[in-house]
Amino acid sequence: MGQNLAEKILSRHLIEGRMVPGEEIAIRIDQTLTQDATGTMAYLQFEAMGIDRVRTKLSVSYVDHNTLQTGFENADDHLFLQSVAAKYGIVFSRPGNGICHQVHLERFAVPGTTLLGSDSHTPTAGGIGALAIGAGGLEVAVAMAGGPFYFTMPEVIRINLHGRLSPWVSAKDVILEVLRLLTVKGGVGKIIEYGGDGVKTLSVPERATIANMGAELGATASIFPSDEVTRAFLRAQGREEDWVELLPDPDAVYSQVLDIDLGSLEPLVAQPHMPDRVARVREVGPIKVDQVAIGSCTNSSYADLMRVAAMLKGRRVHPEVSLVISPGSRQVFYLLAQNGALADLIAAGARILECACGPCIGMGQAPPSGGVSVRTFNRNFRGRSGTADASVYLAGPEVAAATALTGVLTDPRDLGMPPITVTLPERFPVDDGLLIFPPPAGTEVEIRRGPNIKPLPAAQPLPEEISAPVLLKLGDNITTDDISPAGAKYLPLRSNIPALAEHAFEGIDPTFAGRAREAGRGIIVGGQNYGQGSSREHAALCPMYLGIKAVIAKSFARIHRSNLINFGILPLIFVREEDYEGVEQGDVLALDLRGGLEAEVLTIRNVTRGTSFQVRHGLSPRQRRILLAGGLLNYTKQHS
Ligand code: MIC
Ligand code: SF4
Repeated sequence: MGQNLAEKILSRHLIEGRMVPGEEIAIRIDQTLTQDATGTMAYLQFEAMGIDRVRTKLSVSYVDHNTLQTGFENADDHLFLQSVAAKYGIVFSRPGNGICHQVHLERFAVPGTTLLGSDSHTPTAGGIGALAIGAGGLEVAVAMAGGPFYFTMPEVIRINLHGRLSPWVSAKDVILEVLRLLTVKGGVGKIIEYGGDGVKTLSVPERATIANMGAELGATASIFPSDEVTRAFLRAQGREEDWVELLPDPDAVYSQVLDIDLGSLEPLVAQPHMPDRVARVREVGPIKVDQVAIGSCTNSSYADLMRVAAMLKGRRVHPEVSLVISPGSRQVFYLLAQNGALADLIAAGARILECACGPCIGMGQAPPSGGVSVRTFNRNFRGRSGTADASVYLAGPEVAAATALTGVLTDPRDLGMPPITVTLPERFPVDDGLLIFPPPAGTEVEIRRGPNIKPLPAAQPLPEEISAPVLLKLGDNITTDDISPAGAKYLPLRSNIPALAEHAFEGIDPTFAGRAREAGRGIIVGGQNYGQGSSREHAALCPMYLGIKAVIAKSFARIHRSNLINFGILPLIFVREEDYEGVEQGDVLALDLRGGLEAEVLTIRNVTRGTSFQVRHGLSPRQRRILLAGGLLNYTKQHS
């Protein structure tokens, strides 16, 4: 039986387990990436493992999330990251060099290899044919130390793309269509493989846009074949030697096959407050817009911004719209400056931001109260923009540019402009001047540790009995932004868990941290897809610090569930979903763990109501040992 793309890469990297969907497997990791907002924790954990140098083929530490440096905190973190990189053999990408996923695609990602990154959009590199997965920082630290990455073998589904996109319809519309079809939990436990004759019409950055938002589907990874288009992109980046052809076998098997006719797609938009609330732009209509933001790891490539520049050339941004643009990388920025497109953007009235995540993670550019923002980003969760009552719509660059010109949500086809074609340069201007390559092994390097870098809080081994109140009962699709918010106010605290924990669940219930501290221990109850969104471990670390012992939900998002286990919090699933209704905030729940976690199904007593219900843990034997050891760091130290 033939192999699909994912099986080809996985089988070449398999260390343990069988590639049967639902079973735990372990793979060898070739490359890792971290970014500053998750990296500080990851490297503190790496240091605690006592290894003298990374054991991967390549590890890169990017600074792209918190580049504002509103106080000493992030400047401290950046110096820490730079010195750690030098000491342990890691490439350091300086602030200003660009967004990790865009830069990694340009400079480092290699078809057929495995990449693990402490950021949920790491699968962007699937656009070049890498099997790229997002994970918590601790798992990335283990991979840097040479350890395998464990995860549940996903099902592999195939999406066949047919034909070619019509003018004014872009790669963003393809992934928005997939989100409409599959929803934000439709990709959980799945790898999404793209194929079909339409693939060859998409450039590598366009494929990357599609792979990027596989994270919003909850997918483990998304992957495209590596073909002649991939080769041309690598050649243009001066690294054709990294190219290998990678195609699925003709008789490869998939658990599900979907077909999308590219030619029939129209400009789409994801409406507030979920990336899967997708509708046609024309259907939503000309709502008034206050802000347009173009950039993020989804849509900030050269071609994206060239199309925007061509649309804005000789025109003016609507007087009631603030248009901000953040190029994805210094390479993109430089090209725009060199060919004059930057001047067109400036002349039109665009505000040019640094090459970084910027407004995507709430680092500035919060919309006005009750404002409407159209963004080329990937997440529109409530409050993520920094304004609790703002409405954020996600769209492609053409819709965003058209909207910036008219001041209302606009289908670019309605502007009557001639179609724009952008061809990628034969050679990109390659300048790795903002990458710092590590000195040879053995070079003396002093780690710079400012006062904002607090020691890691230690996870506790699982107790014999949990008896604790339900401190919060939540609905479906709770995001890690809900659990541990990001943005200019909070990101400076990423390496200071005691301070950050005070803000846990702040947007949902500002009394949470205080109540948790008072109770000393607690349980959280959630609905479907609990913990969707980012890979931030802080969404597990802060609750752990506040004494949360277990989360009981209808289902979990993959990365967050692993983070809970890695920090000693028990993730439990209602056996009967109806039992969710029988638990209320304030109820005291009791769980006897004296039998360890051998039994698949555990009984929880609701002491307050005198009832009981059953939960499953679904833990692999290894995950049980991690929880019993008091988290992955303790477990790794015991086993190395
Ligand atoms: C995000 O888009 O939410 C982030 C910020 O990139 C996160 C990582 C983080 O919280 O630092 C992610 O997607 O993993
Ligand atoms: Fe940065 Fe936004 Fe991409 Fe996260 S989603 S890596 S914050 S650009």
